Amino acid sequence: MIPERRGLILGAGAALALGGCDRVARTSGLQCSLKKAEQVSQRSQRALARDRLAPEYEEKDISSDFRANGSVDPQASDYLALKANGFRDYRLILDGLVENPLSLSMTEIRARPSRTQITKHDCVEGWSAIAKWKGARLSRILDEARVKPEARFVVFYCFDALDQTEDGDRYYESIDVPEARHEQTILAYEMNDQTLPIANGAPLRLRLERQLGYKMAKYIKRIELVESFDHIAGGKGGYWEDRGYSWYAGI
Ligand SMILES: Nc1nc2c(c(=O)[nH]1)N[C@H]1C(S)=C(S)[C@@H](COP(=O)(O)O)O[C@H]1N2
Ligand SMILES: [Mo]
Repeated sequence: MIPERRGLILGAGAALALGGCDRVARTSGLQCSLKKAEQVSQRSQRALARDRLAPEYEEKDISSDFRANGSVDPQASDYLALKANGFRDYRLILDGLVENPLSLSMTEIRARPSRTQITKHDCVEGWSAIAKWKGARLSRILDEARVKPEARFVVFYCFDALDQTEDGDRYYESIDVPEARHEQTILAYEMNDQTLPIANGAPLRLRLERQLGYKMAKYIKRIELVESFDHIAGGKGGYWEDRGYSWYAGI
């Protein structure tokens, strides 16, 4: 085979193998392999960091002022009805790819294994604050629900629409199953030793201490185990993700 031809065939094969690179990068082999290397190292860093704990603080570090952000007082009628009697009729629905779907009252959730942690919250808008959170360990609740092997993501559907209309897009978020099983991932119902305030997500909000604030869904209505979130809302895995934010918001 003449060398030129060989090079051409190899070149075509390499271009196919590098299918993950974008069109600009594909025009330069070097740029493309750098991009590949970066993706591989990001993946292995995340795998190595799977069990790492976010820093925890002491009582004396708790911020005197922890601001509430995003929705602070949902107006959806289903939420208002539950709020009116102190969330006594609230049920957390957990369904999707599980053997044992759950419907849990706040009393039942409070009776589940819990964790308390003093952690720092970082909002993408540039503020941070430290608070103490107590909540049910999501890993234990997932054990109870018996997650099917094909489930890859945990989706949190919330009561609030940011435009406060009845049919506005409601907040939602998603994380992968290993992140949901992390020791510090809790469904919080207490903040600084008090019942979780409405402004901070009552009756139940996610605490996910190694990612940015927007991942931590407040006002959780339902949790669904899915194989993919392509079919949900804008398909990017979260309210803000559908509007351009990154799905993985590790800090
Ligand atoms: N349901 C819902 N969850 C949400 C939001 C929201 O608007 N609605 N805002 C997010 C953002 S951007 C941040 S920083 C935190 C704010 O939590 P806080 O109100 O306890 O400060 O909640 C996150 N979770
Ligand atoms: Mo935020």
